[in-house]
Amino acid sequence: MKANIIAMVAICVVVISAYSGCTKDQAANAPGPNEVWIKNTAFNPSELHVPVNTTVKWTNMDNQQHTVTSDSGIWDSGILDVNAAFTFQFNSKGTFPYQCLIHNGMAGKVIVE
Ligand SMILES: [Cu+2]
Repeated sequence: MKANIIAMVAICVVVISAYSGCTKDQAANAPGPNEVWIKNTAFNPSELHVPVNTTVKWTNMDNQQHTVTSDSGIWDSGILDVNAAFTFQFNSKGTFPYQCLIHNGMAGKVIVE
């Protein structure tokens, strides 16, 4: 009887820790549908598709500063410090390329449909 209780408690602990571990990993590994993560000197995803009137959020999850700057000057985040975020609402359809002004070749685009 005592052994059964110990076994049940052990199983519960394993199940609970596996479950919370899973949830935590999901939260930490993927940006949301209207989000871009800046990590490893790259925009992730580098191409984001959103419906019109969506507010997109970029978060600097890297260990250095970046910018999120529209190629055609529609928006410019300015310098984004580590852990800083920037948002912009896209009110018209189209393809909106952007880049980081600090790192040559670091680029992405938002496609508003
Ligand atoms: Cu950068």
